[in-house]
Amino acid sequence: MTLYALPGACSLASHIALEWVVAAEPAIEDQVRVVMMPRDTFPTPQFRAKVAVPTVPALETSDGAIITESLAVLLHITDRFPKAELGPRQGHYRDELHRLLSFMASTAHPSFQMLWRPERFSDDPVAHASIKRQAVTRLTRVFSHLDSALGDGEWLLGSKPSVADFYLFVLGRWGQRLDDATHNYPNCWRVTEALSRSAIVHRVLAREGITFCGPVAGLG
Ligand SMILES: N[C@@H](CCC(=O)N[C@@H](CS)C(=O)NCC(=O)O)C(=O)O
Repeated sequence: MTLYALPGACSLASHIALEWVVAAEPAIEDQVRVVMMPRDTFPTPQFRAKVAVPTVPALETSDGAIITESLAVLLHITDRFPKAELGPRQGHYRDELHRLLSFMASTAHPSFQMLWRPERFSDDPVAHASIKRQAVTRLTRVFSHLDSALGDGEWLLGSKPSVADFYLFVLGRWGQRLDDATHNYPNCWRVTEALSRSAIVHRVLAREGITFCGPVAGLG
């Protein structure tokens, strides 16, 4: 299986998930590959030819299928490698896993895009300031919601880290650059910081050529 990723992008959550899997099952290390692509040449013609919607994360399975969209990629990794225990398989917490991943991918992620890539929402530069203002309001709601979803729980889905926490880590890392920064949301910050201390996450950040705090340019 091959994961295609951009440094510090939302694909970081899937990258952490795969590294978590390898830590739980070292024997499968040879079956897992991560291709880090440079941002300045993205998407290359080869990537466009392989991936119909050329975004990351993109996961190529061992039978050659391509999966895009963070929600689909993270759930595929979770279900394909149950020993790593990256998410519940059924019951209320499984529904919560779907809900939280959907919320992060379809509400939180576009809010960051509105703030940092307003030109994708309007080709009128005059509109960009207003789009950014809306983004700031949306991001406050996003982090408030995630903070209450966590409450004083250790992780989003109880006592074990799941792929939902890995996505929260990506948002929490990006959120350090907001005026209303992630550390203003104590529960989100607790999980973000806890993952930033993990040796697995250190390995992933090093492979992506980034740190917990930077770089400051781009969605990553
Ligand atoms: N809805 C998609 C969004 C994917 C997405 O926009 N990924 C960004 C990185 S955070 C990307 O590929 N950006 C490159 C580009 O749009 O050119 C998902 O949840 O995976």
